[in-house]
Order: sequence, then C-alpha cells, then structure tokens
Amino acid sequence: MTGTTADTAPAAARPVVAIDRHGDIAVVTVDNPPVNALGQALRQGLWDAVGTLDADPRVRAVVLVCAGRTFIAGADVTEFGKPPVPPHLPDVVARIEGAAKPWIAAIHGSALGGGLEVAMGCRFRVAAPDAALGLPEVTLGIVPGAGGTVRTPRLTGVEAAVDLVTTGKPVRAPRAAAMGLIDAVVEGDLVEAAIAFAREALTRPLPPPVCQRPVAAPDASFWTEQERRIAKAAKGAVAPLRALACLRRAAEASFDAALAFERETFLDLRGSDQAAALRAVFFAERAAPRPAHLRDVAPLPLRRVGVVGGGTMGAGIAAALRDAGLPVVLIERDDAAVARGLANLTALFDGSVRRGRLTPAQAEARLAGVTATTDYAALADADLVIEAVFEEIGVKRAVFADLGRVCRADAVLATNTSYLDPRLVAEGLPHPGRFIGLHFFSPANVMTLLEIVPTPDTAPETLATGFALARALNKIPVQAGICEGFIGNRILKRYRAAAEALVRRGVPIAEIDAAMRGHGMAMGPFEAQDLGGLDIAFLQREGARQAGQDVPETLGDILVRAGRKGQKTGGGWYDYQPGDRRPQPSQAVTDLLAGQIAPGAAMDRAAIADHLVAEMAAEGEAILSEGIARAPSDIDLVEIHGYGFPRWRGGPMFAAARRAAVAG
Ligand code: T1G
Ligand code: NAD
Repeated sequence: MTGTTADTAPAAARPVVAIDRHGDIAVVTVDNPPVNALGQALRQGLWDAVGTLDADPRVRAVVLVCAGRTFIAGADVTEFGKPPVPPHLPDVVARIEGAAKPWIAAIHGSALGGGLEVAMGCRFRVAAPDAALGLPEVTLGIVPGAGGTVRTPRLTGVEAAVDLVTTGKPVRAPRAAAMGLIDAVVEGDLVEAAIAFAREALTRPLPPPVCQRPVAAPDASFWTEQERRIAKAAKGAVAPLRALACLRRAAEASFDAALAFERETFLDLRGSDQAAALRAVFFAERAAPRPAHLRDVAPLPLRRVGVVGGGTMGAGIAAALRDAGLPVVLIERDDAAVARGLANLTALFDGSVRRGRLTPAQAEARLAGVTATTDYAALADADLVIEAVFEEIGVKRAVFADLGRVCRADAVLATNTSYLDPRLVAEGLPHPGRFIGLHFFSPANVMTLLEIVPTPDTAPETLATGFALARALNKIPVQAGICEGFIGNRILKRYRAAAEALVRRGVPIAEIDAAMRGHGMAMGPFEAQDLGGLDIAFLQREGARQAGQDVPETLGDILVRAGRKGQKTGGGWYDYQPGDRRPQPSQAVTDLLAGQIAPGAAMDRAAIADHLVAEMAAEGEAILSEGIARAPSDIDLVEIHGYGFPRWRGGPMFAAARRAAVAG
C-alpha cells in the first residue's frame, strides 16, 4: 500500500484464494463473502492453488480453510440460471483429489453442497464441534453436481448417504465423524488444529483418495424399499428420487460411470421447473427477514416479552418465545385459567421431549422461564406484549386498555387477531405508534409463518421490531395490509369457497381432496377443515350475518347446523370411526347436501387442482392490487409456510406466472 493512505485508498481487493506457508504445511484461505459460495473466481483460485502447491517442493500438505462465518456454503446459487463457466466444479474437486500433496479441509460454520464436495475431494476432513455438513441440493430441486452422490457413500456407507443426500438435512460435526464423513472433530484454533492433524497424518501412510475407496452395494430390495419410502415423503418433488438413483449407480457402477450419471442428472434437473421454483423460494426466504424498506430502521430491543391469554395460541407463542431464550410473562384472566395456561405450555414442552427435540432438563428450564399470573403489573417492564385472548373485540379492547395503563410507553403492543380489524382493536390506546398485528399460525411453536400487520399509525421501529422478533424466533415474516383475513386466511376463504362450488357442481368431496394432495398439498381443503373444525369459520359467518352483512349460506353451514363440526364431533365433511383419523365418505353428508348438488360433473384431478390453484392466484392478484401484500413472493411464502402449499411448485403466484409465461 505504498504511496496511499488508508483514508484515501480504495479498499485493497482481497484475493478470493490466498496461500500462506507454515513450514512445510501450506494454508489455503478462501475468502469470498458472505458465505464463500463457489463462484467462478473461487473455482479458478482453487484450481490455480493446486498447481502452485504441487509445484512447490517445500510443501508436504495443504490445509484448506475459509475466512468469515462459514466454510464454503456451496455452489453460487445466483449462477444457476447462467451458462456454466470453467473451471467446472467437478474438475476442481478432481484436481484437489488428484493433487500430489494431501489436502486437509478445515471446516467451520457450514460445509454445504459444493462446499462439502470440495471437502470430500480432500484427503482428510476435520471440523470444529459446531460445524454443520450436508448436501441440501434436493431442497433446491437438483442433485449434487460435483461427486456428492458418488463420494459420500464411499465415506459413510450407502445407508447414511441415502439419508444425507435424499433429505438434504445437514448433520453436526460429531455425528459426521461417527458416520465417517469427517476424520476428526477438533477443538480450539481450527487452523492450528488442522496443521497439527496434517503433521500427524504425514507420519503414516496416506489413505487412498475417496474416489479409490470401495463401496458395499446393498441388494435390490434395499433400493425398492427406499424408493417407496422416499416417494411417499417427497409428495411430488422429483429430486429426492433422482438423487437415490444416483446413489444406486454409485454403489453398482464404476466411480467414473456414476460420476457421469450424476452430472447428467444434475444438468437435467438444473433447468427444470421444480428447480426454478425452489430457487425462487430459497431467495424469497432469505430476503423475507430483512425487507429493503426497513433497512435503515433500527428495531427496539426485545429482552422481556409478555403474552396475554394462555390458550391454544398464547401457549404456543409463549413456547416459541421460550425456545428463542426469551423470558415470558403469561397473563390469564383467573387462577384456573393460569393453571390451564401452564398445563398447555407443559404439554407443548413434553411433546418436544417425546419427539427428542428437548431433554427433560431443557423442558424444565423452558417452563421455569415463564411467569404465569393474573396480575398485569408483571408487564411493567416488558419490551413487547402479544395479546392472544378470545376473538372478541370487547375482550381485546379491555385487554389493551389494561396494557395501555401498565406497560411502558415504548413497549410494543401486538394483537394476534385472525379476523378483527387491528385499527378497532387499538382504538383509544395511548401511543398508537407502538401497536401492531402479529398473526401467528397454529401450532405457533412449530409453524414458521408470521404475518406482520401494521396499522396506519404503526411507527417504523415498531414494524422493524416485528421483523426482529421473527428473526429471533426463526420464523418467516411477511408484511400484510389490513383486510379480512389478511393475506393467508383471505386466500383460504376463496380457496374453500371455490372447492365448495365444485362440490355444488357435482364433483365428489373425496376427489377434490385427493386432487389437492396429488398436487402436493399437505392436505385437501375438506379434510383440513375436519381437522381444524368447521365451527370457527361458521361462527365468524354467523357474526357477520348478525351484524347485517349479506353472507350466503355455505355447504359448511349446513353441516355445522347438523352438528357436524369435524373430527372432534365424529364427522364433518367425512365420517370418522372412533380413534381413527382416516376420513370415510359420508352418506349423511350426501343426504344433507342432496338438494344443493347438481348431478355428477366429471372433472379430472389435474383440472381440479389447476382450477383451485388459479383461484388462489386470482385472490393473490386482488391482494396485490389492493396493496395488502407487497410482492407476489410474499404471498407464495404465506402459502408455503402457513398452508402446506408444495414448496417445489414455488407457491400459487409463482405457478401462475410460470403458466402465463409458457402460454404466452
Ligand atoms: N449462493 C449464493 N448466495 C448465497 C448462497 C449460495 N449458495 N447461500 C447463501 N447466499 C447468500 C444469501 O442469499 C444471503 O444474501 C447471504 O448469502 C447470507 O445468507 C454443485 C449444486 C450458509 C447456512 O444450499 O444454507 O452446491 O441476503 O442470510 O444465516 O452440488 O446461507 O445477504 O444478499 O442465509 O449465516 C448448496 C445455502 C448449493 C447453501 C449461512 N448450498 N445457504 O446462513 O446467512 S447447491 C446451499 C445456507 C450446490 C453443488 C450444488 C445459508 C448458510 P444477502 P444467510 P446465514
Ligand atoms: P383460546 O380460546 O384457545 O384461548 C384464549 C385464551 O384467552 C383463553 O385461555 C382465555 O382464558 C384467555 N383470555 C380470555 N380473556 C382474557 C383476558 N381478559 N385476559 C387474559 N386472558 C384472557 O383461543 P386461541 O385459539 O388461542 O385464539 C386466541 C387468538 O388467536 C384469537 O384472536 C384468534 O383469532 C387468534 N388466532 C387463532 C388461531 C388458531 O388457529 N387457533 C390462529 C391464529 C390466530
């Protein structure tokens, strides 16, 4: 930097790949922020480093390490739509694997996709204890493209490789070591530990490169069983089964033949509709927590949170807050309700223990962080209070009157209302700039969607605090404007109405549900209502009718009036045998609806699904044109994270745009 001063000099371009020498060990440092994605410059840098170090007689081994928050997080997803530029990643991995000096990958943060493939090209892998390793390609609608399906089974055996590759779920370093994916978990300074590991390794004969290691092939029945299992779990996503086929080839064919098959599959899927959809969702999810219009707005601190109401939603929200480590004050209306609220919370944490997500000790600590009381004074120092009491305007207003009295003037006050107008809920509240809607989804400690609903009075920092909360809770936030049902429930209403309209035209209920499941939805519209209960929407319609609105009678109304509220009453749109959640077509429903239904219109399942998804997208268009949603991708995130829409279809708005592009 001679001749310039630090103040005036342009920032010196840091090399993407730098080489340092520690005696006879070279350290190759990758520095390509934010996540060391394998863009062209990085691939070229690694390619050149192999040449440089092979030619350097002083170097006996090479440690590969990354700067910043993570090891190489994979291929550069932004390059996917573009023509590939050499050197191609499989060639870079092969070059590292074939280097004259052994390379040792030193992993921290995440080694994902192409990052793990580079690491598998190295002769050894060591990792910090909290590092994560995985092959998430199937979640992007593709398969690993640089040997992941061929090298993984050579390190871990086929069974573990099937798990890693077809689920896309990463594993932590200790488990990776147990599986054979890495050679050691190392504590302390990663570079020093990796250098020490290298020196030690050089004292013994080297293991063969991964490509030369054997793999034991399971028999045909193993593959049939895996195919069946994976097809069921994939619900229409194609990548997991294609990845399985690659693994089978890896077990049964030569290394080179399997590599060629993997590459062919990768290139085929990369241009597919499913991959395009999953890429769009990938970027939408990453953009959602930090929206551009709030970039310059600092959120308020979130240290202590209150929840009012300990029912289904309040308990779920409190559990989510505790999972994020926040202390919670839970307010209920009387002592019995306090006890019920605590019992609800206990049941949620016990469920996590049963599923192996929490240890009993952790569950106890979660519960110990909740102060449950009837005394609003306990909210005096809360930074945020979320109201989740009965969906009645009078009850909610009374709660906010109390909150207005006891809370700090700068405490954010939020309502979890599903359908009420937040402006009416907040009427009369002092300092209305701190008020906001935070619409969680049930079960609130599991569902990842959070609709954030500002009123015209909501201050920017209050809005930013809603997004900060979503980040703290690891949820996907979507900003919604005020209308009945916000984004998600408004589309749900249109979707259900359209499904009922098909029933009126004579399409069998079970055909509609089967069509939507076949489309990849978690459930069909009618079985989902049976699960959640038909009475909630019924009561809402009745309320509107009593308020003088013209709400035409729905088929659901007829069922509820006949006592058919869903599974909890033994029947709704279907019948249920006691203790059996499988829906059975119902003669009683056929009889009840007889006068409403036209004689059998035939409609194939694909046409049913296309029609209903087009209805969702049409409502989405209306929502956009009214400014209720800020972008089509926000609507897609709502449907995917709140309503079980298949991720690999990208959401109703993505699907509609794709369809329009193909048609036009
Ligand atoms: N390519 C391009 N940009 C990426 C990226 C990637 N792979 N991963 C992350 N980003 C951007 C992201 O959009 C965001 O941008 C910023 O980095 C920080 O991300 C051949 C085919 C590594 C665990 O799927 O899981 O390898 O918003 O907020 O919370 O077989 O990023 O700042 O502008 O998520 O610290 C496989 C995906 C690719 C990894 C870090 N790899 N990334 O989490 O940061 S396919 C992945 C992650 C592949 C080969 C194939 C996470 C992370 P901006 P972030 P984070
Ligand atoms: P719920 O009936 O299970 O729970 C309501 C709780 O509020 C009860 O425990 C009740 O004792 C308590 N409560 C009533 N008045 C109170 C008061 N004055 N002070 C303190 N506590 C009081 O209802 P829920 O399903 O949890 O719904 C709560 C809110 O969340 C509603 O506004 C609802 O629309 C909304 N919501 C519900 C869902 C869902 O799927 N259940 C989803 C999103 C939003």
